[in-house]
Amino acid sequence: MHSTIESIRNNFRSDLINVNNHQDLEVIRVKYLGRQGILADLMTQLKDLSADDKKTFGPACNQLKAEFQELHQQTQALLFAREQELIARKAAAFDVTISKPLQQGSLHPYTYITQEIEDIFMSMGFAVADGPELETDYNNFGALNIPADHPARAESDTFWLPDMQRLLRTHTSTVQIKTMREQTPPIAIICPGRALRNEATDASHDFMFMQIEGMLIDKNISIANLLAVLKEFLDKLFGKSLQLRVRPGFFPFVEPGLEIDAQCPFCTTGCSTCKHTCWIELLGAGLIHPNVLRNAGIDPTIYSGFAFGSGLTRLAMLKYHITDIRLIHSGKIEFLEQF
Ligand code: FA5
Repeated sequence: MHSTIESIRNNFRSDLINVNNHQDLEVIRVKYLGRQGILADLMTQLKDLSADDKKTFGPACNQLKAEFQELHQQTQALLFAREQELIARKAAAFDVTISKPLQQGSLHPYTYITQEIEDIFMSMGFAVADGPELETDYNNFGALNIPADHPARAESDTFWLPDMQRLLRTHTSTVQIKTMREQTPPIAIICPGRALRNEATDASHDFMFMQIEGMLIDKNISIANLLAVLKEFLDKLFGKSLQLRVRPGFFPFVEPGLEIDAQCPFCTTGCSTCKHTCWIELLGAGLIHPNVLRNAGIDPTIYSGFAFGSGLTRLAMLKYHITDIRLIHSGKIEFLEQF
């Protein structure tokens, strides 16, 4: 027993010599003084000794423990003093007069375009609304008059949670429902935000992209109001007067439903951006379906409204001539430095 105690003492001391920082010291404390450490193990061995040996080695083990605790504390104090000295030396060497050229960052293109769009709509009296990206089946589909057999509900499009009741919103139209429940007409909001779809990616499709939703509800709102607002918005965003082309479109939550193309802002005779058609598909829109108003507690015999939803990613691509959507989320510095 005597030689065991001596050997533990020597090992502890030689382990301590190699300690350079608090983490190393903690490893050694646990190894020797921890609840399952070497000393705890030694103490349990005492019970197998004769009464005489217990009298000798019991106090010897306690002394060893006290000695280790003392050395541990001293080493801790030494490390702390060394750290303080290092900090003081660094502070003394810090020269506030040295000026280094700073590498300047820039905002993400999404931030630029979102700020610009928010300014345009706020100047027309719209407020900016927000909503959760984790949504219920009802808010994403049911309340928006999307029947159970609509393809948008298919698992291939939607990121469902394992309970199959909650999902990552597939569009920002969910914010229409939330806002209608929280406010009373007149309501005029836009909501820029993320949408997620379980889709394969290509140059113009990503599984996570930004949309911008718009909604206005009041008495006597018509398609004419929708077109006037959208024209003002697009003209301001692209800095020139753009022609709009309206086509019928089906979205279960609007009636009538429209798809709106804008005259290509980059050419007059056709270019690769507009695939040589001079028109670019921009958004879905329409007059809010009476079922949707009713679902959110608004009387469709008194109020009507319009809604639209555009790919904010697509607007950014058009405005900044970005040819591949995947660049936007790539985090590539060469790409981001251009903004
Ligand atoms: C919708 O999401 C409707 N909620 C829009 C709407 C709102 C219609 C209000 C009527 C009233 P859609 O699935 O077409 O519609 O998507 C709208 C836009 O999102 C598209 O025009 C496109 O620009 C963009 N988008 C859709 N899927 C992707 C994708 N995978 N990657 C990038 N952008 C996408």
